Order: sequence, then C-alpha cells, then structure tokens
Amino acid sequence: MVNIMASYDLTLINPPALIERPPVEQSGTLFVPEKLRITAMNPGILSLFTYLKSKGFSVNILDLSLDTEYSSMEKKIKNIDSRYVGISSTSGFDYLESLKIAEFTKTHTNAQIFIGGQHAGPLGELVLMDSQNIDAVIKFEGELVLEQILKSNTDNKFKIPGVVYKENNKIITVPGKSPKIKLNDLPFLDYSSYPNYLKFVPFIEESRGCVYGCNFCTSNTINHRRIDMKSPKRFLDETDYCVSLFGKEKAYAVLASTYGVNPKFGKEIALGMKKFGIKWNSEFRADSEWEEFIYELLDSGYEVVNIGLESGSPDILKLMGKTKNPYLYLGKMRKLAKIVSKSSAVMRSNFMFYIGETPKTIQETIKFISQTPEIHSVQFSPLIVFNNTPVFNNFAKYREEYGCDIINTEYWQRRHFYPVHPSKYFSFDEVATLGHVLEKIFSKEDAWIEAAKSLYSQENKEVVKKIKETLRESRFRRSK
Ligand code: B12
Ligand code: SF4
Repeated sequence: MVNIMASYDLTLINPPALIERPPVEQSGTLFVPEKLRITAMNPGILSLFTYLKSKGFSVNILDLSLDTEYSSMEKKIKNIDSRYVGISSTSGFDYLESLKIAEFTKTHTNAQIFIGGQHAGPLGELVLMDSQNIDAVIKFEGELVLEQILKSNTDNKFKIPGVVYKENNKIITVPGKSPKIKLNDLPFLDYSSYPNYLKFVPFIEESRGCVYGCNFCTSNTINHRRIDMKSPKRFLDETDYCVSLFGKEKAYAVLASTYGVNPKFGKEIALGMKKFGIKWNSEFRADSEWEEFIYELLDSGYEVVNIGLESGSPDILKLMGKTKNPYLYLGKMRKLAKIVSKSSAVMRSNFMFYIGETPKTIQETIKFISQTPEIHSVQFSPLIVFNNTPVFNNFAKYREEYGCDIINTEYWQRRHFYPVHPSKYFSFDEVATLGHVLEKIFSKEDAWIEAAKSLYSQENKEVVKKIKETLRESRFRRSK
C-alpha cells in the first residue's frame, strides 16, 4: 500500500560501492581502491529526477555514495518520507549495498521500493529472488516508466513492458522493452538539485546506448543495442547552462559509449565546445570515424583521448567481438596515437586480459604498446563477466576450448558478476599482477593521473594523491 500522505512522491538513492570488500586485491576494472572513494554524481538518477520534476512530481535525491558504514546510511534512510524509493545500482560493486538500502527502507518507511540501473536492471528476476524488500525492477531506461508508475493509481502500475514485479509472491516479468525517451526531449539536467553538486565532475550526456555488440559488455542489454544522440545544438545549449553553474575551472566529462557516432555531430560539437574555453573529455572507439572530427576535438579543450582498445592481439580482438577487421582496427589506433601525440592531450588506452589469452596473444599486446610509444597511459583490467552477456551465456563452451574459469565464490555470486581466470595459461591473479606492472612500465605518471582522475572530483588534492599512489605503489602484499 502506497503512503499517500508522504512529503515526496519519490526519493532516488545513489548507493556507495564496496562497503563489503572483495576477497581479492584491487585491479583494473576492480580499480576501486580502498583508499579512494568514488566521488562522482549519478547521472542516471539526475536524469530521472530532472524529467520527473518537469512533469510535476516532487522528487528528491539521497546520495549515499560517500558513506562508509551501513549504520550511517540507516540513519539517513530513517528520515525518508516518500511514496516511493528508487535505488540505482550502476555496477556489481554497489549491488549488495543497494540491497541493504532496500532492507533499511522497508524496515523504517512505508515506501514502495524499486531498483534500476546498468547492473540491477539487466539482472531482472534475480533481484527479486535476492531481496524480499524490493517491489519492482526496472530493466531498461527509467524516465518514461517511472512517470507511468508515479501517475498510476491502480494496482496494475507495474504492468509496463520491461518491468519485473511480484504478485501474490510470484515473480512476473512483463515482456517487451520499456519505452525509450528521446534525449532531445529531456530538459537540461537539473544539476543544482543534486546534493553538493559543485563537489562533483560535471557530466553531460552526448548520447545514450551503443550499437556495437562486444561480447563482454552490458551496454547492449540495457539500451537494447540502440543509440540515441542529442543534436549538437541541444548538447551545446545544455553545456552552456552547465558551464554557467560549474564555471570554467572544472574539467567536464561528456558521457557517451562512443563519442561522435555521427561524425558530423562530433565535429559540430567539438567546434562549439572550443567557445566555452573549458577542459573536457569523453571516450570513443579506435575504429570510429574520428578522422572527421579529431583536429577540431584536439583544438577544443579536449584533454584525454580515452580509447577502449582492449587488446593488441588480432585473435583476441575477434574473440571479443570487438571488430571483424583487427588489422584495420589496430592500424587506426596507431594513426590516432600519432595525431594525438602532436597535441597537448593525453592518449590513454584501456586493455583487458580476455578469455583465451596465450603467451603469444599477450606478447602481441605488449609488442603493440611498445611499438606505439605515442600512447601515454595504459590501463589494464582482467575480464569481469557480467550476467547475461554473450560471454556469460557461452562460458561453458569457452571453458572447454580455452581452459578459462570464473571465480565462482559466494561473494561474487551474491554480486552477480565474476572475475575470470582467462585461460589454461593464466590465472586471474597472474594477469592482475601483470596488468599493474604493465601500467607502471608503459604509463607516464602525469598522463596516467590525468586520465585516471577524469571522472572523479579533481580539485580535491587528497583524491589526486591517492590516485598517484595507486599507480606507483606496489599493490600486492609483499612476502615477508
Ligand atoms: C558515468 C559512468 C560512471 C560514473 C558514474 C556512475 C553512476 N553511479 O552512474 C563513475 C565514474 C562513478 C562510474 C564508476 C564505475 N563504473 Co561506470 N559507467 C559510467 C558510464 C560511462 C555512463 C553511465 C551513465 O551515466 N549514463 C547516462 C545515464 C543517464 O544512464 P544510466 O546510468 O544507464 O541510467 C538510466 C538507466 O540505467 C536507469 N536507471 C539508473 N538508475 C536507476 C534507478 C531507478 C530506480 C530506475 C527505475 C532506473 C534507473 O534509468 C536511467 C535513465 O534512463 C557507463 C557506460 C555507458 N556508456 O553507459 C559506465 C558503466 C555503467 N560503469 C561500469 C563500471 C564497471 C563502473 C566501475 C566498476 C568502474 C570502476 N572500475 O571503478 C565503477 C563502479 C561504480 C559503482 N557505483 O559501483 C559498467 C557497469 C557494468 C556492470 N553491469 O556492472 C558500465 C556499463 C561500463 C561498461 N560497459 O563496462 N561509472
Ligand atoms: S565495449 Fe564499448 S563499443 Fe563495445 S559494446 Fe560496450 S560500449 Fe559498445
């Protein structure tokens, strides 16, 4: 039963990550060092907040991302006075913490509780099996679905495509995909309503979703392998507004799975960004049509060229589903790095140790990096397998073929994602160590730090110091 006397229609909660620490050392995509809290706003929540507020609903945001203990979170949750509570689980690292938030909310309030986000959404039914406290899971994008739920006065409010809910203790998944909002129709993000907004890196969305289908990635599950882009005018007007709030000293992060999928838009945006006189960054693929906008980009305040290259091995790139033409792909990366090295921007490339790695494939990656000295900063991650991705669904076949394995302990089962021993040749621990070593060898310190801090709060000297230590310190315990 919904509490109709509540002060708010909805409270949206951003959970902290990793209050329950993993039993492995930090590494690559497990790069959430104990010393470094994730100091970033949750743009998904902000988008939902902005849209629902524009439709006349009373909504507030509770950001618990900097809490380090369940007890302090519980105290804050006790004060919630809303009809509904929505929790955003971005990654497996905040999933257990999100379930705990649901538990506290159920104990202390009368709100109905739902959950969404890039991790919890695709888990669907599993979330309702994990938690008795959650009433519904929103599998895909949330704006239009939440609007429908908040508007509804009937018991049927969860019967919307892409929603999973409980009825008489039975879990029901409404088939189909929920409606997707057009980014051009969204109002400008209401940044100043985000708690302590000036503490965070300003995020501006360029596009949402991805049309590529890399086998390890979840982007195509939540956005159903579609992409929606803002028009350059809409994007630049929003940036103008954002700069009026955050000022010119901040570096801005432009959110896109791959920037400039429409290269004409990519060029127009780059030309427009120059006029703001700010620093900014984003990500794009090595094989996108960056030739169409790269010079304008490098002349626009763009400070970190961030490429998810993933491997220097043609065989591994094919196995990942990253590209069908690895030679073209790697050739474009070399060309890009050469161009970037003539500018003041940092050239960062991210790598992954994937299923099927052999001594030869790792040698190919190392060779690629050493023959491309224009890359200033490398980051290595062992593969983490997310639920329902092609690599997850085909794992039995891969195990037989390559001798890979998932680390299937209770901790990872509860979070629903798994670190991987990549092949019969290499264990998780070996590639995690190797990744750290390669980062140290092939990254220039300043460039690595510049790249690592681009999504986190930058003016905080403590954060920068901790990022620095993450590169330079030995991250694994030393033998006595
Ligand atoms: C910005 C970003 C961040 C930011 C902000 C994270 C945040 N809290 O949102 C920062 C830098 C903090 C971050 C950190 C991490 N991230 Co990140 N991040 C992204 C990125 C690039 C963009 C996401 C985004 O904001 N999009 C725009 C918003 C509007 O979309 P959205 O978040 O999907 O929100 C919509 C829906 O999901 C839904 N929704 C979201 N919340 C809720 C809540 C409710 C109640 C409802 C109903 C709906 C709903 O509605 C929203 C609007 O439609 C994505 C990749 C991508 N291109 O999407 C990766 C991504 C989400 N991150 C990822 C990862 C792995 C991480 C890290 C582990 C990285 C690391 N090694 O440190 C950490 C973990 C953070 C954590 N809290 O656990 C993975 C998640 C994979 C997974 N399934 O687990 C992604 C998908 C990248 C990838 N392909 O690997 N990340
Ligand atoms: S890894 Fe990047 S390019 Fe590949 S599907 Fe995911 S977001 Fe798209």
